[in-house]
Amino acid sequence: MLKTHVIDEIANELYKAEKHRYSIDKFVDKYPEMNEELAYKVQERLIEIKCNEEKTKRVGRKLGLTSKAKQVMMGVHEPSYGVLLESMQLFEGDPISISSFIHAKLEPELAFIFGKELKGPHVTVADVLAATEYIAPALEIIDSRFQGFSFTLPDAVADNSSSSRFIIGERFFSPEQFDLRLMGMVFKKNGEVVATGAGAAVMGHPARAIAWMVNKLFKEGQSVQPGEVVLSGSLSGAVTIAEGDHFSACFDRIGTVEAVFTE
Ligand code: 0L1
Ligand code: MG
Repeated sequence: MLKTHVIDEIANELYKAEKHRYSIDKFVDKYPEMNEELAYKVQERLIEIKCNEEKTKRVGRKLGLTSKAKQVMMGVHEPSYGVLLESMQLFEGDPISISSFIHAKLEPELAFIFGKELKGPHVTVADVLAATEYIAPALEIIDSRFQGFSFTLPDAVADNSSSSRFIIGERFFSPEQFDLRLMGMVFKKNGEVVATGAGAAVMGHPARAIAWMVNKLFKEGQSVQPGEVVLSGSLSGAVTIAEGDHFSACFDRIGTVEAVFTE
């Protein structure tokens, strides 16, 4: 069992690594007792530190490691979730400086904006869709605090699921009119297609990933609140970012979201 001061110590190490942009070794080698449950406690502590230090607040959640391909690649058996803070939100058209990151990558995702509370247990895809007011195209910038993006599931969970920033496209749609499994997506970097995907890449249906998270949150006495945003998990693999890159993710019928990276 990790003692409270160790949870605190790990959360502080992650906070400093992000703030000063250096990468660190994964923790499971040093703390073999760190399992997923303890890792979510570290994540909670990290979020408390960020809210206090950065005078920010929670605005939602994100799913990570939601595709089979990514789970196999990372050797993990289930997805992860993390917290989105107001300070992580960027807006389309804002130039984004790559100097803010350690080794960022970009992921095309669907954003769900909730009109009603979504609370487990036994939440289904239909419950997620019924509580969703809008969906919108989104981009997530991920940036692991671990060297070479090398980690185990508990490490990634502690690190708030590699979250860094997110951008939500400006057009919102009711989810009712779409079969989100079949929603196609084309991801371009500097005008070239770098990946393609569909909603079904996210656990068969993006809302299934959210149902999984909400049922897990229930065990912690937590739920998704009205007004909160949840990022579904990526519809394709993550793509590395370099200075000068321009990205666009174009989703079937709901439009495009773009990001431009500067020095
Ligand atoms: O959003 C994501 O899928 C990232 C989750 C953590 C794993 C990674 O850094 O690739
Ligand atoms: Mg993601």
